[in-house]
Amino acid sequence: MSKVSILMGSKSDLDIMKKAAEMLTQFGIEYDIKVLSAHRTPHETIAYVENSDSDVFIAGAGGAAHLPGVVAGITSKPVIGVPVNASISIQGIDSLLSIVQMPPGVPVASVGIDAAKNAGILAAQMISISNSDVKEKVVAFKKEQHDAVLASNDALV
Ligand code: RP5
Repeated sequence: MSKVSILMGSKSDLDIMKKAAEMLTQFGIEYDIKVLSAHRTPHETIAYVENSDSDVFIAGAGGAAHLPGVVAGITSKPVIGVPVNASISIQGIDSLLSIVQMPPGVPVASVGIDAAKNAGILAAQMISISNSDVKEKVVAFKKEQHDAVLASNDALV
């Protein structure tokens, strides 16, 4: 069974990060959700990632947002970073740059600032490559958006 880990640097990130969980639920994907900090609990973060059987990691953090990069340094599985516009953050720009500017050889796929919903969708798309049930749900989700955009034209005039 495919699984995703949703990690966040602080409980204060939960309001944003739960949007990733909502998408995974919608796609029928099992997930584990945890607060683990690259700075405050580095040893526990390493232990968790090393022992995890998840296929994809989503990691969100704000400010000096090192959690996604640290996770990517530990695992060979894909890591999706969510830059959080936290109270300490400079409008999320610091979080975004901390996550995006990874050294060559250690990629993190970043979504936009506070865009945890997209992180959930991207994780589902990764899993859908080898999971036909999830693929069906992702295709249906894309079609819903497509149909909604076209239907919005009917209400223009
Ligand atoms: C980051 O610092 C966390 O991911 C959070 O976004 C930010 C602030 O953390 P708290 O002080 O709210 O725990 O590491």
